[in-house]
Parts: sequence; C-alpha cells; structure tokens
Amino acid sequence: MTELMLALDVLTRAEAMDIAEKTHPYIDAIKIGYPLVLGSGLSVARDLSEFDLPLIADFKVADIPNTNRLIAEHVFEAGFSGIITQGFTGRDSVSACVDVAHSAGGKCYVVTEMSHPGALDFMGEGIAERLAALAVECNADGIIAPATRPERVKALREIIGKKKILSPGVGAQGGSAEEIAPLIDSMIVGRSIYNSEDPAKAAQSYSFIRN
Ligand code: 3DU
Repeated sequence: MTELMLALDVLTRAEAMDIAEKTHPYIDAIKIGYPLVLGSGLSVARDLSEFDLPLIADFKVADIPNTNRLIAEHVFEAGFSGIITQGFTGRDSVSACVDVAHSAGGKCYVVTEMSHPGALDFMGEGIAERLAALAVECNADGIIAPATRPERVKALREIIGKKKILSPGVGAQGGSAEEIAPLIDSMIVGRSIYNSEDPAKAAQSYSFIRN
C-alpha cells in the first residue's frame, strides 16, 4: 500500500479548510509549506489538525544547526507531525532537525533529488546518493525523491532500505502514479487535486495506490 499525501499549496486558510474537508476521506496525510503558511500563518496547522491526519511541514529547512533547531521547534509546537529538511547543509544541520522531530515524537524527511528539470543542475546522480546516505546516517525517517524519475527512486531505495520514500511530481509535473506508486511509501500530489473542479473525485482517482 502506498499512501497519498495532499500538497495543500493554496494561499488562504479558507481554501485550505475547504479542500481538506472535501478530500480528507481519500488521503493519508497533508503537507503544507510556504505558500499556505505565509498566506495564513502557522496557526493553520492547528485548524488542519481537526482532520486527524499526519501534517508535514515542507519548509525545506536549510540553515545552520542552531537556526534549523529553532525552526523545527516552532514547527512541532505548532502541531505538525513531521518536517522536511534539505540535506545539502550537512550532517550537523540535518541532525538538528532529526533531533527536534524525534524529541517531539515526530518525523524528519530529507530532500535528496528534487523533481523539476533544474534539480539536475546540482542535485542529480552522485549527489543525491550521498544525501540519501546522509539521511540514513542521521537517523532521518525517510527521504524526498522524484516521481518524475522512477529509475532514480529505485537507485535511492538501494541506499535507504526500508526508510520511507515520499515522492512528489505526479500529475502537474508529469510523473505517472501507476509507475511510481509501487516504488515508494507516500505519493505527494498537489495541483491535480486542489485545482480540480472536484477535488474529492480527483483525490479518489488515486485510491488504487492505497489498496
Ligand atoms: O506539483 P504538485 O502541485 O503536485 O505539488 C508538488 C508538491 O511537492 C509541492 O508542494 C512542491 O513544493 C513539493 N515538492 C516538489 O514538487 C518537488 C520536490 O523535489 C520536493 C517538494
């Protein structure tokens, strides 16, 4: 079974609550990041907790260890259950996020290779493998890997074993749900659900991955 994580990148609290209300029976987790939090404030996390789903903070944290720790503390105090950090900042910065997450009973995921074409300028083969190995070394709970490149997800799976792979890139970015779902633990989908005329139906259309 592969989980479906809704990337809720709408800009207002009202839109976020509306889409979550419509889709929550068909999803396994919600991911929010700068678009919604800058538009509505961090307190939107508490509002979304009414749906009783894991809530992941996608801030792709990328700073020195002390600043990462301060950011992660805010995230878990706000009611999130997981955080996404960049890995290229190195082991001490990643460990700061992992430590705060685990102290709060939450999860920390490390970005390895992003899903857009430009990711290959700096984060492609070789570097992504090192970032995945760092995620293992730092005891992170999993990695973010690209649904747009299933062969790369297979290569990164070799490194991380049973840790979780959360994978964005299906739908609007061109990745195939059928192809990627068997390789990952959680499929992240945003626009093709929240921009749909019928978000509930759009979310439901991915239910085959959850069986
Ligand atoms: O392309 P979509 O609208 O389905 O949204 C994908 C989400 O995943 C979005 O929140 C984006 O910021 C995030 N993401 C990537 O798309 C690619 C990555 O490598 C990491 C996160």
